Amino acid sequence: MNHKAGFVNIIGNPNVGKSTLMNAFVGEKLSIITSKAQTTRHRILGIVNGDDFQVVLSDTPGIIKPAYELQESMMGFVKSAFEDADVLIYMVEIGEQELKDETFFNKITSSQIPVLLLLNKIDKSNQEQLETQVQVWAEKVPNAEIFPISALEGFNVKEVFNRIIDLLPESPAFYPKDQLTDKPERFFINETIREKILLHYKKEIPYAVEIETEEFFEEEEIIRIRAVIMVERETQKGIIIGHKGSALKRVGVEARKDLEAFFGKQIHLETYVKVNKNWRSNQNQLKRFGYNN
Ligand SMILES: Nc1nc2c(ncn2[C@@H]2O[C@H](COP(=O)(O)OP(=O)(O)OP(=O)(O)O)[C@@H](O)[C@H]2O)c(=O)[nH]1
Ligand SMILES: [Mg+2]
Repeated sequence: MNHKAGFVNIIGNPNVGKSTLMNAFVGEKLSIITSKAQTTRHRILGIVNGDDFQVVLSDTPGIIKPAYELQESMMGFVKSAFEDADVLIYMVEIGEQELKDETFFNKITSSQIPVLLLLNKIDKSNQEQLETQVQVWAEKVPNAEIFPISALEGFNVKEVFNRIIDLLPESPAFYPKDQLTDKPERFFINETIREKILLHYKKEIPYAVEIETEEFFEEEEIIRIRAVIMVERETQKGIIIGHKGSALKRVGVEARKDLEAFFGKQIHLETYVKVNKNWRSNQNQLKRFGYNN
């Protein structure tokens, strides 16, 4: 039996549904999802294994014009996703007009590898709008195959997956067949906590936060975790903690519930907040948090 395998890298503007699609393919919540832009900060692999195939998906940060070092590094992940793709997925959403970065856009339209343009969130549109949008994108990216999808509702997701399998080269697997991702457990803990911060805090706060899991002890019945929530300034620390600690408590309770579902085990989660001055612009700190690429 011939075995197929390859890298399928998902790129697009912020908030279009890239992470939702990857999770739908993998069937696990590997990437966090929120309605805020820049939810994803890393390149996260999601691996789908079958007897005769291995699809190595990459979820990437939404494309933006970087304003500080962290965002530069995020765009470095996007750049890397162009370099090793066997199939490129360019995701756009209904109503969207263009990719904000011309250099990246040109890379897509001049791509030598197959491009699948996924027009997402069609559950929010009608037939007429859909047809117009398909036409617009067919003109803008003539080298792409277009699939209207709803990553959220699973519409056309299976069809896209079958097309990916068609396009993959013959190759042995790149990763062990029981592996789902390239990221360690601690990464998912950090991300789960960061998702709650994105959900519950406004404006600049979530963007100034980084999480680090300092302790992870797995016992027979329970996993004990201690994580630090880092902010850039003293004023942000007070906001994260909230009145009598109520805001931080909510983050902890909600993250613990998700982590119990993720690990299938009881979790004890301790969180505290620390100022790590201007970490977003500090190369050493960024390297420590895995943003070097
Ligand atoms: N109606 C609808 N909403 C969707 C669909 N797919 C994703 N969403 C929503 O769009 C928002 C963004 O989804 P994400 O998957 O986090 O988007 P992303 O492209 O990964 O965003 P960044 O990581 O910030 O670049 C969330 O609120 C999702 O629930 C869809 O097919 N239909
Ligand atoms: Mg994302």
